[in-house]
Amino acid sequence: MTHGGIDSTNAPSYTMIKTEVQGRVAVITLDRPKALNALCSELFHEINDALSRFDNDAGIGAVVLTGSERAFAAGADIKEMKDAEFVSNYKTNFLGHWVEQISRMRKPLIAAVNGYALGGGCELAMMCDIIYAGEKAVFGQPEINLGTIPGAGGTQRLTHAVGKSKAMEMILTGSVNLDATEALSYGLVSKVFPPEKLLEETIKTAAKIAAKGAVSVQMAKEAVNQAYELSLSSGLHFERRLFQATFATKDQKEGMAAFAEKRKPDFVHE
Ligand code: CO8
Repeated sequence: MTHGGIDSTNAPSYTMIKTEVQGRVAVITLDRPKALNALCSELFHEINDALSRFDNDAGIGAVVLTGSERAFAAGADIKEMKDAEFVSNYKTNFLGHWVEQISRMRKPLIAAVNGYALGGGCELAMMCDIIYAGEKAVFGQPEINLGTIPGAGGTQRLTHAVGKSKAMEMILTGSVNLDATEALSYGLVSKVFPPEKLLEETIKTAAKIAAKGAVSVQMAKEAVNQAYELSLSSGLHFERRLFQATFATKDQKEGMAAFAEKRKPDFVHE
């Protein structure tokens, strides 16, 4: 059966995630309930595989990443990594390749976070482009309690999101967490919903994005992400060039013609 360009008869059989396609939206659900979705190698391998497939599927316009009501993800798998050694970590770029796929993702990725988003789980949510939270979500970076520190962006992305004092407090104590309301007030998440409504509402937003012209969506994502990398003048330059480039797309012609003709645009993602 084909959904949104994916032939589900050829879909890989995952054991730790579930995937589903609704129109132009793909949903990846972490499904390792006994370990509260702790991010072991196999789980990350499956997440990356699914992300890569959806990123390369022209029928998909946005991807939602979610967990269970109890846990988005309770961190990297502590039991799996507890005996790891520096030299092998260094030689194999331990955890590095897990997270590179997500930063290479060109399509919008939206996290729907219910329950625990701790350590690598919080970092995984922060790698996404938008975070929506359920009312019982808990965000934290408890690595210091394990004798280590965040390793997948916690010290950087959390600091950008909540400011230095709160990030330091969370990361240095390992016990100051943010509930959903606090996360909303800091701007770490952009909306909060009752837990049972979270996924449905997140898919609605993903569908709204996926209905826009895919080229301008990807360009807009690229431009926003450059705000974290470039000086203001370089960022403005980058933005202006991409803005000008959108005029080479069919969707810009359609979008502006539809406005002038007082009708809804029919984007073709070209
Ligand atoms: N790793 C492995 N197993 C875990 C993890 C984890 N991070 N979290 C929970 N589990 C397991 C428990 O061991 C338990 O298994 P079992 O039933 O076999 O004993 C099961 O999940 C259920 O957990 P609890 O019984 O502890 O459930 P509670 O409701 O009592 O507590 C907590 C829930 C508070 C979430 C608690 O489980 C906890 O503190 N978990 C650890 C949180 C943590 O420290 N996370 C940070 C890990 S280090 C890290 O993430 C480094 C990031 C590096 C980069 C990652 C790349 C993405």
